[in-house]
Amino acid sequence: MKKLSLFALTLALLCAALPAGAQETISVYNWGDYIEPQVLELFEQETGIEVIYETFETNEDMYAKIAMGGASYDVIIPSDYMIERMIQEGLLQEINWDNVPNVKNIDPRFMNAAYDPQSAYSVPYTWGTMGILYNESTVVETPTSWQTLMDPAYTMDMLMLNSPRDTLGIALVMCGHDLNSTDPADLEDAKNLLVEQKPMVLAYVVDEVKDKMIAGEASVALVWSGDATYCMGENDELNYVVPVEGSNIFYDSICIPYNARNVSGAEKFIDFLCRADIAAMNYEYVGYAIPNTAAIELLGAEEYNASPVNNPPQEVLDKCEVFKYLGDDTRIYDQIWTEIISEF
Ligand code: N2P
Repeated sequence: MKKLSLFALTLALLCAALPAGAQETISVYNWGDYIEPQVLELFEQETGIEVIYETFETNEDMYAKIAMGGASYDVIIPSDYMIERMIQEGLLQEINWDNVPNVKNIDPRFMNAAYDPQSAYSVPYTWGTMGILYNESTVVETPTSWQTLMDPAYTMDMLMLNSPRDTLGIALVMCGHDLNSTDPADLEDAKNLLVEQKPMVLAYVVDEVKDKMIAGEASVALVWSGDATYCMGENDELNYVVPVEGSNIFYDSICIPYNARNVSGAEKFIDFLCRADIAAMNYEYVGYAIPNTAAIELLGAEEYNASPVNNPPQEVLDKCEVFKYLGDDTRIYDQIWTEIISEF
């Protein structure tokens, strides 16, 4: 009896691992509104691999799910500082570049970045800045400074990002501090500023910011540049500025988690995303700046570069800083954020 059940168990486990004639799948965990749905369909048609697709709203949500070990994904797309953290914590695996030939399409300026110095774990997907999306027809004056987000003229007429690192980072800049500061006094300033701002905030949102701004529900919003591009395409009255005090520049890159089940499927998918035609199609839908030189050529470099949102002038870029992973000090950020958001 014991032998038989052991045999049955082994068989069941084998079947679970390699179901006869079963569909090959990959599971992908990405930000909301961050892929052209047709790209997923085309991948499935071309490879026969089914994509199980899930979304997250912030790096922190994604991290929590993976670090808990409860979920296994084959492909994820974190930002710079989170990639740095996940490499340190052993949560990512190295990519076998032999299986991702289309990486040749990625502009070398985006490779070997500080968050992944050997380009061992990540393939650049998109990049952007943070700034203010504003409605030209309802703002009292054209915003140039982050102080706009403290202006009582926009009471219940402004939207903030429900994302701890982004919002606290900008609050630090607004207080004149470094956006990577871990000095408790600086963070206290940032917290106080956000507490003071809170009664003016209509809502803390992430993906919903787009529909709300397009519908004219608020005059100003803290947004990521790609979402600004998307909104400006839908509503002519919207415009975007990276405030003079400087901002965050981010790089979102494709990675394979340590516990991926289908690494070869993941590599095929990553290679597909790096293909010029696919990256170009994806850009047109998603709106975020891309590091893919071949795709930009396909789109028409002149037209692509004409967008000051996705191709900011050098003096703007010079004032932007990447978030760094802050180690244990991340906990102070999380604590402050919980206090701010829970009282809302
Ligand atoms: C897209 C989210 C963009 C991520 N909805 C910004 N790092």
